Amino acid sequence: MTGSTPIILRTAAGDIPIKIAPRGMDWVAGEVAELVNTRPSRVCIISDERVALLYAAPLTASLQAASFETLTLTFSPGEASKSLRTVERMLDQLVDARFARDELIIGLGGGVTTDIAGFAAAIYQRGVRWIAVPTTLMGMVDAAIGGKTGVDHALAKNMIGSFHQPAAVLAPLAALDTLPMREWVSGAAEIVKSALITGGDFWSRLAARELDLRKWSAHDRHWVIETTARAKADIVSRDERESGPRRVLNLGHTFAHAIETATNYRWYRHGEAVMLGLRAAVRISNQHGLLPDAIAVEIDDFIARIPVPRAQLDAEAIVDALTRDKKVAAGRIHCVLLRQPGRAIVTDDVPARLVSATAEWLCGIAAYGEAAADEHASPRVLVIQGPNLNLLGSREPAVYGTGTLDDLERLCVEAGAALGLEVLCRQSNHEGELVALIQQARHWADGIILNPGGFTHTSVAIRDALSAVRIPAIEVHLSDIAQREEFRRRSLIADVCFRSVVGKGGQGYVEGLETLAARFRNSPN
Ligand code: CA2
Repeated sequence: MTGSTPIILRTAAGDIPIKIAPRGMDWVAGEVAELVNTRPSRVCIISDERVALLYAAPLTASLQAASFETLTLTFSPGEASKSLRTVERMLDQLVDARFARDELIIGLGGGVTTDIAGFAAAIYQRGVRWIAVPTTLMGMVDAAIGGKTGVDHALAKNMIGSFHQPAAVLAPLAALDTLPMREWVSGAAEIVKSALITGGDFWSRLAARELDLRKWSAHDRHWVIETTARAKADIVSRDERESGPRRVLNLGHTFAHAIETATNYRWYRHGEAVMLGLRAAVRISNQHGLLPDAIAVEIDDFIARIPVPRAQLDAEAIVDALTRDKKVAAGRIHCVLLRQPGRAIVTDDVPARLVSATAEWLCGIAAYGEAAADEHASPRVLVIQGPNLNLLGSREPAVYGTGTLDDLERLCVEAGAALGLEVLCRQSNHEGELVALIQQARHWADGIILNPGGFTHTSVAIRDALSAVRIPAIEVHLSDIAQREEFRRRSLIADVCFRSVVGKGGQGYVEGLETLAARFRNSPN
């Protein structure tokens, strides 16, 4: 079922391939190398710090293996970064790096990232090529497709932007392995929306299932992501600039934006608000006499089973936000409504009292939602190795043992799994990169294990980073530094770590993980 016909987005700028594969960053790098016919020497990866921590290293390594030079620009995760200030900082760094017009930008991450990276690409030197590499479900099925790029204005969302199509959209499905629980729900909202707009087989196959995509087989997940991406590409191909048919893609979004505004964009993920917005659109469609009762009930029952966090919403604030939305023309609210799955219409003919009654109804639903779901089940530990530890196993076995860095990292991942921890391992020979890794840990890790190698004895910057992030950290050394040369006896990080384990080789890392696991058990938050 998957991979049948390639997905092509037809635009004024040419045909854009949308490729989805059950692969990771090595696949992305291979596709980039194949896709760009005038080969840029440099590729600039734009990503948030969380995604950079998880995927910038493997993507960079694969791109470099395909003989590209790379640079990586990062920003703090979250909607608050979607600002002109962030883009300006990116542009400063591009100018500083003398990034040229014929080079390539990759937007690696979720919707916020592809919006920012695409917008930076749109305005830098009046436009450079870019490729969208979505790593979230929402990005793969919706945000990365369609060429809308931009940032928020302090007074209004998505107010500043441009249409700038990427040269390709490459969706590596392996990136979903690290997706937090609420991001699955959020992305699923755009899938439900798309199935309602498309109707037919797409809707009936989806409606027959439980919508927890984490429990689906890899094959079925691939199918639903591909089907949703194709549906979006088909609609955008017919109306790239949203003058007509593309507007149906706003199904559920009128109320979703109002709910997000009424909650200051702080409570719900975008897709969670879309789930509520879809229920509002279905209710209005039904009460307005468009959608028959039986179908409305079937759709609402289906959406109601998807867990959205409980909230105290204010109906008046929602109505207020609705009447100030971009989609309001002359006081009339533009709504996308349904006659049946597969038949969406855009109308401004919804009576004000139906809008208010629906806002009240939504408040009732939201009050009985789920408790905000946990972001992740197992505590996460970042294991960071400093300079020269990549040489392990090759020399000085009497001091550092015979195992390689790969062996040591495997030991950490396996020991971590046995302790119920998720472990991610990173190594760098550069002080600044180690500082960046420690800073990035804020957005992902619950604990850090750090062997800063030779920097242990010299780096004030690494010490400062560790004390700034306030994540419990354990210092580990393979050798017993207290018994070695004078200059190794002093550690600048020991007193900003809550424990040091030295002289136990690889086993020291396991001990460090055990100590962190015990700490997480005693104080889960
Ligand atoms: O004992 C440790 O874990 C150290 O952090 C290792 C650092 C050293 O500078 C610290 O003083 C103590 C160096 C790691 C060098 O690793 C090599 C591995 C193979 C061959 C040569 C060096």
